[in-house]
Amino acid sequence: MSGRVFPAATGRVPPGAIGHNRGTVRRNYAFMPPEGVLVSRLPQYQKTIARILAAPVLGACFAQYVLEIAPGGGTTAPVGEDGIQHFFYVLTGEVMFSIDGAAPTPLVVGGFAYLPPGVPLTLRNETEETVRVMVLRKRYEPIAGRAMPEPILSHQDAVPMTNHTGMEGRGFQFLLPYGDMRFDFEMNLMWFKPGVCFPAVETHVMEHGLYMLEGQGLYFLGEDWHEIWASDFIWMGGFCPQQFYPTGHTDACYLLYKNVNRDVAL
Ligand code: UGY
Ligand code: MN
Repeated sequence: MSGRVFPAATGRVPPGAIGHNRGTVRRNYAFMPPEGVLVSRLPQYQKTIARILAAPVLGACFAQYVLEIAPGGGTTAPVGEDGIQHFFYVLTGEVMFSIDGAAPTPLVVGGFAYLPPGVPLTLRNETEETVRVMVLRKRYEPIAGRAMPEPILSHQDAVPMTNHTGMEGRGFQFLLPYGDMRFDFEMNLMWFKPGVCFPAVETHVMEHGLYMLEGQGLYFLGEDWHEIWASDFIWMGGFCPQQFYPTGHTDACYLLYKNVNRDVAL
């Protein structure tokens, strides 16, 4: 029907917006720039928007979100799920974390929390600014006769920068205890000087959720290169050929999820 009146609004679609997309979704990888990732709201959080980046519907065996928590927002009740581990990483601002009823601890950018299955966590934004927190959820794969990991509340500044590759211009921060078989995943900060790429294209059974934190570069996925910069997300399924080639003038860093330490389920 013509003549219908819509609410007054001044925004306009910019030139080039129609059908142009840096993102792509393939059978075993997805490249996702943030502008296309729409808002979800989740019952366990209030005054909070979730941008869901990885989920089983994509092909991923885990779930990964960015939460945008407005002032006064956070968990409605302690969050904890039987069988499911949680990992939180503060992207911007300051957030109060309380694990299993302990006194709330402020975590700033680079702060992180690991929760074993069933351990409850409370998250609050008591500041005047919206804060952004990365969340990862993964079903725990227990080992018979072994204890589960303990909760962790820490900051990346407390984690040593290592380099097991011997390649110049590389740095690794393993946020969870490296090689500890109780853990079934890693969350690693991968640092690169401009121009320092991996020595070879990797193709491995492990899956990744990659969130770009700093810098820029070109990411090789499957058979194609994608230009990547801060706030872009990549899901890489098992055996997705992959390589990073950092460009620009500053160090590049991404936060990388990787499932490890378990045999292949048959
Ligand atoms: O450890 C890794 O699998 C890592 N080198 N992969 C990646 O950064 N895409
Ligand atoms: Mn890899």
